[in-house]
This record gives sequence, structure tokens and C-alpha cells, in this order.
Amino acid sequence: MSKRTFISFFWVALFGSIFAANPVNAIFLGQIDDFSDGTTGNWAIGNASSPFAPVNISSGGPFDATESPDAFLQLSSSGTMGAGSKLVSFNINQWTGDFFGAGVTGISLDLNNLGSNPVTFRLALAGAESTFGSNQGFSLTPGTGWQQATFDFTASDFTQFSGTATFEQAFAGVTELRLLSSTNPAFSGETIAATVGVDNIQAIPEPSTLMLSLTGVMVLIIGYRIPAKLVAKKAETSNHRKYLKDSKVSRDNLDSVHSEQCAEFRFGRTLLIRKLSPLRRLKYRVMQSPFP
Ligand SMILES: [Ca+2]
Repeated sequence: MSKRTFISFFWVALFGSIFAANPVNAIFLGQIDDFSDGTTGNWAIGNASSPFAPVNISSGGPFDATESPDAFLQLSSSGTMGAGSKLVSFNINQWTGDFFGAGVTGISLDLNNLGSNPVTFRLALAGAESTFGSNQGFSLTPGTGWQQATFDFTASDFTQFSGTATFEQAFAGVTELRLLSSTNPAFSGETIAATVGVDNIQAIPEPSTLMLSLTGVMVLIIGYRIPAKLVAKKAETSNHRKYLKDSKVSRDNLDSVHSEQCAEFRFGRTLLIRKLSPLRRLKYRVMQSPFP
């Protein structure tokens, strides 16, 4: 079993035990598209044969230095007439279902503007025969490399374009999620010549739900001692680096790493964005531990 397969299995097992079971292909907390399987992860445009259809790029993702090669999803658009004129891609498979019921209150993703025009990246969705688009637009300047964006699912953060369903009703029955570029909130996107790299599209919880999830992680690692070189490998925060000095990281020490991360999550959106990736890497390190 590969590391990624094991991690995916771990998430399903963990959150399946915390939340009610979801139908096949429905959203679940912790779900992540990292495109390591060489596919486009069911992200598509209307014309699959278009030269502007999404493609899997086998290397150059945000973790290329540490997980070489790191595949990612490339979206592109022509900016002219016809199919592929707009930067917009939809998913009607794994990114559907009852988001709030699954405890999913936001999405984080890594983005990289690989084109020559500035892009304002947004999310949009359809649910309960209504359509919504994010008010938040994540500005991507060409040539600035990979950046992590987080979109929160609160009613005030979204504009409704069609239908009569409430925001809550739509998020309880999402039928389509979209990634797009638009200066203003939109469901269809704007005509633009653009190329954007996308990776690690992840269903994330609000901080209180995250605390519950991390409690589950801590329960799983109770009783195991993790060599410090594994815990501190690829460390990026001072919380992690200080454990480099330890020859062994005890269960208590590892719990304190999680606790400090949790505390930082409580301080709001900015730290939530910044701390997600280090936390994810910490989780990866736990997965690499010598479990009996
Ligand atoms: Ca990737």
C-alpha cells in the first residue's frame, strides 16, 4: 500500500468514525485532490476534447522539492471565442453532497498563476437547483509561485445567482463545484487567457471541528513513540524544530505539538491559512512512524 493510499484510507477511517456515513462519491471531511494518481480528478469542462480541457502535469507541484515529482492540475483558457474561452472547471463527482452534514465548512487549495495575465480565483457551486459564487476572490499575480487560498463557507461570503434555495439548503445538497476566474463573483467565469496550476484541493473544517478531528488523531497515536528525526523531518515551524534536539519524542511531547497547533488555529483566518500545510505535513510524518 503506497503512502498516499494509506493516508487516504486513514482519513476515511478516521472521519467515517466521527461523522455519519456518506453515500459513495459524496464529500467527506479531509478529502483531498492531490492529483498523484495522474488523472484530472474528475475536474472537467463541457468539451473534454478541447485543447483547453484540464490536464494532469506530472511534476512542478507545491511539494516538488520534498515529494518529487509532485503532480498538479492545470487549468487553462483561450480568452477568445468559443469553448475554452473562460477559465472555469467543474466537478460533479467527489465534490458533491451534504457539505455541512459532513462537517466541511471550507476549502483550501494551492494555486499558481502560470500564465501572463492576473487572475482572480473564485469558487462557485450549484445545489438544490440554485447557484452561488464566492465573494472572496484570491488574487494571483503571474510568476509568484504556489500560494495557498482558503475559502470559508458562510452565507455572507457567497452571492446567489439563481434559484430559491437558501445558502444552507444548497450546501446540504451540492451537485456541482466550480473553480473559476472572475473579477466579480460569478458562476460562469470571465473570458480570459490564463493558465493556473491547482493542487491539494482539501475539504476543511471550522476550528472547533478540527479540534475534534485532532483528538481522533491523538487517540490513534497513543502508546506509540515516534523517533524525533521523523517528527522533525521537513519541519517548518519553531514548534517542530525544537524537537530536533530530542532523541525521542514521547507521546506527551507529540500531544503538545498538536495542542500548540490547535491553539494557533483558534486565532482566526490568517493563521488557519498559514498553519494548514505544516499540520498536514505533521500528519504525514505520523503516518510514516514505525507503527507495530
Ligand atoms: Ca500534487
